[in-house]
Formats: sequence, structure tokens, C-alpha cells
Amino acid sequence: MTALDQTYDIYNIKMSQPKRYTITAALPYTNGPIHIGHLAGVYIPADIYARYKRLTGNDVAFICGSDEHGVPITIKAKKEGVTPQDIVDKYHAIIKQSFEDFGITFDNYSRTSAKIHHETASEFFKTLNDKGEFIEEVSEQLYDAEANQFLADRFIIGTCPKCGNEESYGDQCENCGTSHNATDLINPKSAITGNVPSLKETKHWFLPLDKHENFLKKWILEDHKKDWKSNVYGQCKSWIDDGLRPRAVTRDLDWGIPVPAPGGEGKVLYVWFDAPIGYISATKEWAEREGKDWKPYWKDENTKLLHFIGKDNIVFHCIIFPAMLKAEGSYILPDNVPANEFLNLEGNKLSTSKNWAVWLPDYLKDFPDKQDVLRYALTANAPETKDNDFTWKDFQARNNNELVAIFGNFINRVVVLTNKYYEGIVPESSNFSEIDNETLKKIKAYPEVISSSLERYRFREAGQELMNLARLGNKYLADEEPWKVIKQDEARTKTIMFVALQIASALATLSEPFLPFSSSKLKTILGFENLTTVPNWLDISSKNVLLPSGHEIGKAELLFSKIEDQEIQAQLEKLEASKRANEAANKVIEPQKETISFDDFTKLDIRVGTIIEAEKMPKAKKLLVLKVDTGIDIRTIVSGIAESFKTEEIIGKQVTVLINLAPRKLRGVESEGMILMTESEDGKLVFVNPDAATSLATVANGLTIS
Ligand code: B3M
Ligand code: ZN
Repeated sequence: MTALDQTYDIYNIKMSQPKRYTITAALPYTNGPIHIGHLAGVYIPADIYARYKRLTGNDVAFICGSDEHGVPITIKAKKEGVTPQDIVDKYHAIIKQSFEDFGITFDNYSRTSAKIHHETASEFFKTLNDKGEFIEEVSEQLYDAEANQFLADRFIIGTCPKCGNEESYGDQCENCGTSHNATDLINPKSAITGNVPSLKETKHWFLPLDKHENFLKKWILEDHKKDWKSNVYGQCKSWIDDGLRPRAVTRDLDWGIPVPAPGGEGKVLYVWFDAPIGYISATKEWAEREGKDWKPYWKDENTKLLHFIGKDNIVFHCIIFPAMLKAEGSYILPDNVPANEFLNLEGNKLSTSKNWAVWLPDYLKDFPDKQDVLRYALTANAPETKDNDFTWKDFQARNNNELVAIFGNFINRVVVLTNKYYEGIVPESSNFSEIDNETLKKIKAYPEVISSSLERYRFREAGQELMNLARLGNKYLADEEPWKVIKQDEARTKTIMFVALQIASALATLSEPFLPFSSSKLKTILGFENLTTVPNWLDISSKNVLLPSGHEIGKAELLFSKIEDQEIQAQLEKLEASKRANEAANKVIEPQKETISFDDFTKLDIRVGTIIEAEKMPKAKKLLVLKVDTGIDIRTIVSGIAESFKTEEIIGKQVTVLINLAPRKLRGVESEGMILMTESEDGKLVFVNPDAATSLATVANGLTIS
């Protein structure tokens, strides 16, 4: 905590002084579009926070950009036969567009291939090098002789020494989150050739984390024990407890920022060395454009620096980057790193390689005006303290039962009735009842209630509090029933509508960080642009009237619309279909088996038979017990097709049978032959069909033993 925070209660925003905030969101790797997991974990909370800080009068620099170096990008380029620059150009544009589409209000979205970043990162490295903050060391690193290349980071796959995951990368295990050196991996293999690597000597620059251990211990384990989230604190503690070791910050690669030091030829900065400096470069770029000075945002002790990230980035933002900043000496350190856990999708881990994801460009195609719905559903389900699951059913329920039925319904009633009774003019109020006074008092408390959640990075809670304000509005109307009262008491009806309009105005303002598109629509409906003073966040708790009598509002417009069951079903089917297509695309095509002689072939006695009975084999998922009429006899054949066919659909079916296969017992049942099966293009098991005009020679090609 800075001295300023101790003077002003940070949870009491009325008293707090405007501050300067540098808010960063993890720079996405530019090797693919972004999906809902990224949005939920990093960009939505960061945007809510940045918007909220701006609305409460603070000076905010909200910074992000594309992370364009690193091995995943070179791997993708290799796969597609294009240059790494082609890859980053393509995805930088797509990702930037997605952020704009979802209303993420970065002050600057830069990229690490920008000149200003190359210069800033090189300078940073040189400063540390000149100060003697690195160790230069020749060591043995993993080398792929066939690819003629050192194997850094994701070019190497092996068993994680900590959790035993066999698919860990050289720099980090995605299963347990541990960050390690490539040489720590057990059974390492080259991701390029699959070869077992050899060791070869090479020189690198190492950041001696052990040298910073005392500082890190005090700064994290003592100073931030209370205010950092427990998942973040816990990861840092276990890292420090395991003992800190020097980490190489250079790599033998050709894609990245060249090492600016003698002997650095052919080497680049490690992506995790340059990427966080990207936050600084992006701030510089923004300040230059805006005619501002960038330095206070990174060097003034009164600035709050916050990093919004996912849990796999914790060590880099809490240990390595702070050690770099400390070693450099002129920078502030992060005040907080509110990292989130992971979001799952329909019960499974989000996965780019398995195409188990909802990509933002795809979502927008299907729901072109529902950005706020996704923002809301992801906030309501944010993986703040543990991994969480996104389901399309929950998404639908959040929309239909909350946004439409509570928020939208309340606004609609207020606007329709105001137009109907008073031609859209806010009526005069008279004699507030006890309930009115209580309701007006409750409205005043909301900014602080929501702020208090946001200040503690509890975005789910904050989003629910916002919905509670809409609930308050709905309940007020349901209890006061202006549509009934108007028949007997005009003055009372006016007061009820006046109060309801104040709730609507508070909602318009307080919803802005969460539902920016709907908030702006609602402000237009309420005619905010014609107000002399537009209510801001702080006004709501201090002013008695937000929308004055005599002010004219606009016509009703739907803020949210119902999502039907078929739309949800379509999304579920789309997800399954893309997973299947991906499995088919990744299917390994078996090489041709050894040639057999014609004599061998003629030994096979293949006939057309008819299935006359079919039963499931008890306690066996895959097996069916069939009775097949072969033309010479009726025999039992056990076939492993139970997962692809129902018993009733195959009875009477003509099939191709190999009848002179030596009998074999399967689960105690003797099988006297084999039904010939093959796979269709989409990977489904199909019978080798005796009706089709296929010669046995082609049929036999690709037979599956079933
Ligand atoms: N690009 C990792 C990631 O996308 C990385 C973040 C960099 S933040 C400086 O998970
Ligand atoms: Zn692991």
C-alpha cells in the first residue's frame, strides 16, 4: 500500500483523491484469434475496472497489445508455410478488431513488433547489462541436430519434473503451471522432428532471481500478503519456497528482438523478457500520440500499476518482471496482480488445438448485437477463485432470466409508462412515502456497494449488485403498482414514476462498466444528452435528483431480447461439429501394411451374410453379439460396433463377412468370423456394403478389424 492509500480509505471512493492508474491486460500471443476464456479471465475484468476508474474521475492508462514474438508464432508460421510476420499481421488485425467489437476500451493497443518496443526492450536489456545485473554463462542447451537448431521453450516437449505431465513445454507446464528450464524436462523430445535432442554449448544471459530473493520475499510474502488474491499469493509463495534460480533471458532463435550486446549475434531476447516491457512501450506510444508524458505512469510512486492476467502468467508478472523492474531501478512495481483462474467450456478445458472454444469472431456472427450478453454472462461466471464452467444453457438463462426479465423489463415499464401517462416528460414528485425515501436512500448506496466489490476485484459480485439495483426497480414498481394507482391518485402516480425514473438513471450510469452498449442505449432513451449535468458515478450517492422533473425522455426501445432454445441448441451442435471436424483433420492416416501375395488373398473366404439377431454383450461397451446367416450356416459373431450402431437398426442388414477366420473367444463367447467394416470420410464406422458395386479388391483396402 502506498502512503496515499493509508490516508484515504480506498473503499470509500467519496473521500478518495483521484489517482493515476496504469492498468495492463496480458498481451495475447498473436498466433490465433481470442476466445471467451481470454475475455472472461483477463479482458472483461480489466475493462470493467478501467471504465470504473475513469468514471470515478481517475487518470487511467489502460494498456495492451499483441505479443508477437515467441516460439508458438514461429511454429504456426512453419506449419502454414508463411513467415512469422505474416502470422502476426493477420492475427493482430483480428484480435484488435475483437477487442473493439466487445467494447474493450484500451487507451492503446500496440504490438511488440513496433519499433518503439524494439527500442524500449533493447534499452532495458542494455541498462541491466551495463549495471551487471545479468550473469553471462556458457551452458549446455538442448539441440536438434537434424533441424540444426537449439530447442527453446515450445520447441521442446517432455515430462514435467513437478507433476509428471508428459506434454510439458520447455519453459512451462500447462498442466500445473510450473515454469522451468528446458533442461529440467524428463525425456525431452524435439517438437520439430520428434528426435531426442543432444546437448550443445551456447552462451546466454541469465537474470539471477536468487539475488532478488530477499526483496521478493519481503515485497510479496510480507507487504502483499493481505491485498493480493489468495491464488496469486499462493503461487508466488510456492515459487519462492522452491528456491529461486537464475533464468535465461536470451534464446538461440531468429524471431524476436536481437540481443543488444557483444556476443549476442544470432540470439534474441526471451519472449517473456520482452513482452512485459511491451506494457511500457505501449504506454510510451500512447503518451506520444496524446501529447503526454509517459514517465509518471511508470515511475511515479503515486501511480497504481495493475496487471490483469490469467493464472498461467502469474510467475512472470509477480516474480520475474518485478525482479527486472527492481534491477533496472527507476520503475514502480505492481500494486496488485488480480489474476484469474481458467474458464472451461461445457465441462471441458478450452483448447485451441482441439478447437474446443467459442471464438469471438464466430460469436459475433451468430449474435451480432449481443456483446453485452456475453460480457454479462462471463462476468457472472468469472473464474475468480477457482476454474469455472461456461455453458450455453447458463448463457441463455443469464440473458432471459436476468437481462431481459429483470433489467430490460424494468426499463421498459418505466419508459413505456412515462410516455403513456406524461408524453415522456419526467413528472413532478410530491410527498415521498416511507418506501420512496427508503428506495431513494438505497439507490444512493449502490455506487459504494459496487465500488467496494470492484476495489477487491470481485467482478462477479459487482455484476450481481448491479442486477440487484434493477431488482429493486422491479420490486418498487410491482409493490407500488402505478398502473392501478393512476385510476385514483394522479399525484401519487407521478411520485412513483419520478422515483422509478431515478432508479433507471442510476442504472444507466452504473451499468456502463459492465454493459457499455446497453448503458449507452439507455442513456439515449433517457435523453441524457439533453441534461445540463449528466449524472456520474459519484453523483448517484450524493445527489437527490438525477433526472429532474420536466426533462423529456425518448421512446421505449428493447435493451435485450430473448434467446430461444434452438439458438442454444445450434451452438452446442456447432461446438460438437467443430470438435469432430478437428479430430478428423488431425487423424493419423495409417501407412499401407506390408504387401501380401495373391495366394494369401485367395485364402480369405468372404461372403455376403444377413444379420438376423443382435444383442449387446453384457458389461462391454463396444461389443455386440450377432447371429449371422452366411448362406451355409447361421453362426455367432462378436463385433466391436456397439458404439456406432443400435441393435434394432442392423437386424436384417446385409453385410460382408470373413467366414474362415479361426474362431476366437471374446468375453466367453466364441466368435466364428468377422464382419468387415471401414471408416467413412468423417470418421464414422460403416459396413463394407455388399450392395455397392465395389470390387473386393478396393473394399479390402482399409478394412477395420471390428
Ligand atoms: N502472451 C501469454 C499468454 O497469452 C503471454 C502474455 C504476455 S503478457 C506480458 O498467455
Ligand atoms: Zn507440470
